[in-house]
Amino acid sequence: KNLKQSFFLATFLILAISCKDKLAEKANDVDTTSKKPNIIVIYLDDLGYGDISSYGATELQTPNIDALASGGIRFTNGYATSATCTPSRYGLLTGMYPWRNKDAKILPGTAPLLISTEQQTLPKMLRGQGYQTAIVGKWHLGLGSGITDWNEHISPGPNEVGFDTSYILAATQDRVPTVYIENGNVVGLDPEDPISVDYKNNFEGEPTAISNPEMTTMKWHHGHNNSIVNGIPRIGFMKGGDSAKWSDVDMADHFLTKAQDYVKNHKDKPFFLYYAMQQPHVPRTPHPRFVGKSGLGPRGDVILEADWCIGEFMKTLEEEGILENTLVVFSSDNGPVLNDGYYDDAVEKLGKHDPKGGLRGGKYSIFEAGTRVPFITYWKGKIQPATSNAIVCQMDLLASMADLVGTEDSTTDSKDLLEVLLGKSEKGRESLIIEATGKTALRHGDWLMIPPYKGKNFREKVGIEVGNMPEFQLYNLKEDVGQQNNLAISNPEKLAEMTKIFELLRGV
Ligand code: NG6
Ligand code: CA
Repeated sequence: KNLKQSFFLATFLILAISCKDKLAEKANDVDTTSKKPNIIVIYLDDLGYGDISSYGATELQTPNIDALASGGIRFTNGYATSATCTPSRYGLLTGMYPWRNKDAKILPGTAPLLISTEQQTLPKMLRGQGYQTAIVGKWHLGLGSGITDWNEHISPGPNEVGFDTSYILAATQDRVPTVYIENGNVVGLDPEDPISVDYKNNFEGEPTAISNPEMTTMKWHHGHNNSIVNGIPRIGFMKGGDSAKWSDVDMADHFLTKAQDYVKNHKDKPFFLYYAMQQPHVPRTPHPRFVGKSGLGPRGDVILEADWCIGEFMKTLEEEGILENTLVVFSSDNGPVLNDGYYDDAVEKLGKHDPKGGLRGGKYSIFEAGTRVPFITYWKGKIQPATSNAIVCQMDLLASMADLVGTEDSTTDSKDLLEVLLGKSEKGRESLIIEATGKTALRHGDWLMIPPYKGKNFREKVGIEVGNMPEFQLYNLKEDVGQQNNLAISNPEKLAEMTKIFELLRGV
């Protein structure tokens, strides 16, 4: 009898132990699948709707970005809030329409921080949910509080509006100071050779593109004739800081390594990484291994370079084993421009390439090419590949990501479009106000209404129609994506409806 009892006891124990193991396994499962996903925004600078092969480009191939598009949701009605950089980035990070902030326009390198440290931001919201947060790349939202000493710790900046870690270029690649700034400190600065920056006056005896044109290796077309760094004339004057100056041709590799290192060092806990690449903004400075590769000149070459960087970056996510727990959002801050101030063959070598992808306008324009940009969401194993025609805006990432990580945000203009971004719904925004250098217009359903604006329509220097017309413009984008038929006169009912919604949303 005793033997029988011990047999039962033993069997029970074995069962209990194996059951416990199973439960433990299950708990582990639950742990990994319920772990909050990493969120990465890969943001290009001035990449047009038609600049990549997954959005119709035939003259160059972007296989790595295309892999995101074909493995994720490719949005055909994805918008930046604005047709220039600073306001777009403001919209992306704060979830607020940039036209609500009168200072949200292209900033010089000496501008103070545009985002209030009190304001809600995408990284702040995520940090509140336990995320580690970082920016690598272009900032262009101002730094400091008015008078910046670049030789001291620079604050407030990205670290004061939600980013734990920042490795940035202050403004644009064509603006001084031409140095990297890590968590508020200029990288590689020699205290014996301090940096001074000024946007009004040159420093005595310092060469500029006007005084010493022979020192330039890239020629300026308009603007861009101040201090010369690495043979490239810039916007703004800068003196000193020689050891800290970046190498333009290595910038893409430099940011890539920083982004990869961040991922490797932070993968054990959920993170948000804003990887803000500098291409294909001017000056276009491909690394020598990409020079001539596109046949379209430096502008095409840096698009190939950016595509390569994205491929390498995605490999890192895979190698680190986090690809299936990471949502990647790919987009651009505004539409394309060819000649943005330097002679760099962008116009001459364009050939059949159409950076606008059939849209009208370009960077600086209230026409579609200004704000409609490539917009892709990718999450391996989670998002079913599709093309979506829903209207989505970068500003909506704040509320949507809040939903994704289990909270909500209704304090901004951001709309929760999580289901749309994950491909579970086609119901995007009904309305969106777009902005270009201070002018606004309304997208509502298939329609776009641009109120009358003074000023020239055609900006000669950049060769772009910015959309100023003395009369109302009304387009049906479903039938006329190229905005060729103004229906304002033939469809007064629609115009009246659009004007009313515009006034309501815009508060004018
Ligand atoms: C313009 C610059 C242009 C570019 C742009 C900002 C001139 C004449 N043009 O003022 O080259 O730097 O600002 O681009 O200086 S953005 O993508 O950052 O908005
Ligand atoms: Ca830009």
